[in-house]
Amino acid sequence: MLSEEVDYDQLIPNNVGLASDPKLQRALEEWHPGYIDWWMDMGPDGFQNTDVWLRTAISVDKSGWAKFGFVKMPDYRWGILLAHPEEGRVVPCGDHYGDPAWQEVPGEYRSMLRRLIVVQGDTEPASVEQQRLLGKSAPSLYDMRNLFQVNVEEGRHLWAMVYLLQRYFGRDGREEAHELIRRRSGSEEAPRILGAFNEETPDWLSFFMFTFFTDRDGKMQLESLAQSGFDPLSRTCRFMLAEEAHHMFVGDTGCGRIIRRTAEAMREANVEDPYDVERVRALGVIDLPLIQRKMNLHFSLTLDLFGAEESTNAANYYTAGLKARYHEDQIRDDHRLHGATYPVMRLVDGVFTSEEVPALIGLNARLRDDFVADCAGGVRRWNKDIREAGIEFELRLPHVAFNRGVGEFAGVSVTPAGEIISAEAARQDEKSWLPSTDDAAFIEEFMQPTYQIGDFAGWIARPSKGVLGQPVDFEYVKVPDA
Ligand code: BYC
Ligand code: FE
Ligand code: FE
Repeated sequence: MLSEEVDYDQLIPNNVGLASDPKLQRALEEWHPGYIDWWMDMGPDGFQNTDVWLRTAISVDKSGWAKFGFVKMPDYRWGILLAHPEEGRVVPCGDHYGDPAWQEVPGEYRSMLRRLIVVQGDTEPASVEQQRLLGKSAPSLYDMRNLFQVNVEEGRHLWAMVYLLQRYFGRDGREEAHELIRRRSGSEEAPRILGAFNEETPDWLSFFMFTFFTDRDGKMQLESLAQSGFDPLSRTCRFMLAEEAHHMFVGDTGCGRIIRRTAEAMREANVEDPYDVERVRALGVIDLPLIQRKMNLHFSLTLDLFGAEESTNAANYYTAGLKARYHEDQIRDDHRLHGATYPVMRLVDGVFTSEEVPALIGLNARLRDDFVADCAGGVRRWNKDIREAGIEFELRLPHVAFNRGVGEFAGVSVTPAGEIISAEAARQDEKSWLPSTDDAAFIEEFMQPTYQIGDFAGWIARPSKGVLGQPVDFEYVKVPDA
């Protein structure tokens, strides 16, 4: 069999020629039961035996790479799929710029590369763990199906990283693969590696904010790794990005539908004041200030995922040719960055000041800036809906220094508007900037599941269309005894 075709006869569908590598196949088959145990324990709670209308990746061709059908999630075919090789691909940046891309791990960079793959791999199951209770409060079968689709694909992304670890890193790769299903989001004893992946995703507003902001960090990081000089990582990430587009869609349209519904309900009831929270909530919709608070939280948590603004790790990854810039192949410069600078925002004598730093050191800041620009489009569209409903309110991304735990602004008290204040003042006003326990109690009471075919909870607008030509009123999830 050509290794390019996807082999579906095997336990682990793949286009990497697994059948001709018995040792690797055995290693992955040994890992498989532990993965399934993890999925049963930590995957979507309560719906493991339920038929869900899911897409499964069956090819890596741009046209028609997925098939759709009813699947019980534990039976999902999590496969290993790499994008087609690009002929003549070269290392895109750093000291080895222009050399042929590596097909095996360059020995001198082994531990750096393993670290990148492990960090990437760790986020994937973490997000499934964070979202495992959400099926129980789904606003519709359509949304529930999208949640589960995202979940199974994050599971596949874990497989993608585990393949690289097991195929290219021998015994320590196997150990890391095991650790990836041992750590748990929020655990004291074995937490997930990156901060945001130990936070809760307690409700659907958070879920949509998470898929909008945090999955978008995923997109930015995968784009950077898709440019890696280590070709198997590049090909893996390129295919993951095809799936990731749907996660962006879920977050963008999910937030958008909530905001639109609120704006419509306010207009219909002639409620003009967005801060008249009681009246707005009495309409059965979510007030815009609460949406803003959730946005402040998820945006700031996600910014921490870019690491410190100035990072020698980032410089080393780049110089080694392992992780490049966003759209490296479209940037016109020397791709080595010796002597180049990049403007990074710093706090100098209590004032936010843009300072030129060596471009290599500022790579995390640069990717974060690209991320912020990428977020702005969605927010603009949401605000358009608010404006068109005649409501005076504008959602705003908070200042990048707001609520930060990593980097230049960690521990500095800053308002969402970017004013530096005392820690005491920040504590007092926190309730108006970040979701509070009262907000959580309101949402928990408010978000009751809607499992009737074609019904949507009152706080979210219907989508404009269903999934892949199916009507919105389709039984996307066959919820037992609904
Ligand atoms: N929490 O030099 P620094 C996704 C550590 S999301 C805890 O500034 P560096 C997805 C850092 O590891 C994308 N620790 O950082 C989304 C380092 O530790 P060591 C995931 C943190 O290395 C939704 C130390 O602090 N992929 O796919 O330049 C659903 C010094 O840091 C944090 C990747 O992130 C933090 N927030 O950059 C599902 C790509 N930040 O090494 C999935 C791979 C930093 O000194 N990872 N630290 O022990 C990377 O490229 C880099 O590891 C990071 C950090 C960008 C994350
Ligand atoms: Fe992912
Ligand atoms: Fe994702």
